[in-house]
Amino acid sequence: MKPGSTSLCGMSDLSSLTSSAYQQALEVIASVEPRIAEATRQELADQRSSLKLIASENYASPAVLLTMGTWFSDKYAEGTVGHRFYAACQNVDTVESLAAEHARELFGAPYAYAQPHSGIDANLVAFWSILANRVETPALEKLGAKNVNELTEADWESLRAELGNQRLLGMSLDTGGHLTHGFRPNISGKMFHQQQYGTDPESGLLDYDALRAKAKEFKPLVLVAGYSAYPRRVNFAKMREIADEVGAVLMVDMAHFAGLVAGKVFTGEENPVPYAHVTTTTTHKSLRGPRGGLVLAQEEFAADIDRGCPMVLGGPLSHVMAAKAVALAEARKPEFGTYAQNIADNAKSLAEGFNKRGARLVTGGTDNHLVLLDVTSFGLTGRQAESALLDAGVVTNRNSIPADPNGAWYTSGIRFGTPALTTRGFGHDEFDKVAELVVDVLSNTQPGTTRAGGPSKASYVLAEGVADRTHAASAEMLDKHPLYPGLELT
Ligand code: DSN
Repeated sequence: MKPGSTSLCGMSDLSSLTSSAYQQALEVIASVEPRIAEATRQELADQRSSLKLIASENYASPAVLLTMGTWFSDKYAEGTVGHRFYAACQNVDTVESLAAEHARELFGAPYAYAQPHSGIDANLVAFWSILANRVETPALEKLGAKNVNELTEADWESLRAELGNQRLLGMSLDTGGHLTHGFRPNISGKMFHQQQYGTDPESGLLDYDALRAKAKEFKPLVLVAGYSAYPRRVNFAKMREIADEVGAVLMVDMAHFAGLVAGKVFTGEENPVPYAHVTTTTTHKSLRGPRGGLVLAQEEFAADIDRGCPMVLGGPLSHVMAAKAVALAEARKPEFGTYAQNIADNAKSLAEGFNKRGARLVTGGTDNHLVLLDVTSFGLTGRQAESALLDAGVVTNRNSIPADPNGAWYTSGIRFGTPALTTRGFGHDEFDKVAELVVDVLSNTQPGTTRAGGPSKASYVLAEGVADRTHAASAEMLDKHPLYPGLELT
């Protein structure tokens, strides 16, 4: 795939006009705080010259980036379209309506909410709307009250008793779930009485029968599906079946794979949107938009989700909602489907590259956008492996593996994702080469020792010359697939 190929959706053919827009913007910034202008230039240089393999990152198009740098940032617009707590929101209404319209059309969702500032915020709005819809509203009806202001202290007592029963069942962090899926120290583990489901200890795959049995026993109000570090697809029809059997609301967090849903790589039972009551996502991962969140839902949740701001969220970031609209418009183009398919194909190439070199992968491979490498086979912790790879210009993040012996801080895994380098135009051969480089770095890294000479989970020794040869081999590939080609800053 060439940098100019159509699957890159607006990433190619940067005009000299765009270059000069960035150049001038940086000069304006430098006139006030030159160190910020310098850090901004340096960030571009660093991103251009490294192998970005963090599964949750990508490169947004210049159109998306430019949309964020405007005076929409200066406007308050609490409330929602046509129902604001501030005056003069007519243009924000245009922006928010367009973002929601693109999201509904792209994902085939009855309702979309474009305000969440992040994926965690989107999940909080989703939880809040589920509690309002399934706990508070029925409780109000039972108490004969129209709204919460009519409740007495005694009513609140009984409502709290009902809320005390709210249960959430989500995927555990070590098997690939997210912190907000009921991880005990997270707010989701405190606002809900939580239990976690995991994966089969042998295969590493989701075990739907075990999950069903757990759901039947626990009877959750919310069943959360979706993942941050599970390298396989999920059958959302089965998830909905389980939720229905126990009377739970099915909430799916598709933050990681929204781009694969948008690009129609995940269709049928692998597409969560028709099956979930509420679906949440970020907009900046495989979806390749600005940093932010989005909630999609069935109509019955719409009124409660619309109250997300100001009941859960601070004022919407209108400049980011505008950029979401632009990114979603890009994702509705046929080229985005090609891009999404390339993400999945490239993940397979990366996994095959690791497998043929004898590295151990959680679940043995991938069928989405990420690969989870168990680095204990190299005698390393995730922390040591992440640091050694970074020295060699390979940007990844350490991640727990199921039943991780090193816990969530040091970890035993490295998570790799293909969305970003696929945006740059990397294909099969390059991802095979990436696997070769990673195996070379890790095979040449030894665990270090603490200052006192004992075993360390953090320090490491990378053999001399390995970082240099990795940088050189990466540069060859990166030069062939430049980031923001045509963007020259002097
Ligand atoms: N930061 C996201 C990720 O890396 O998966 C989760 O919050």
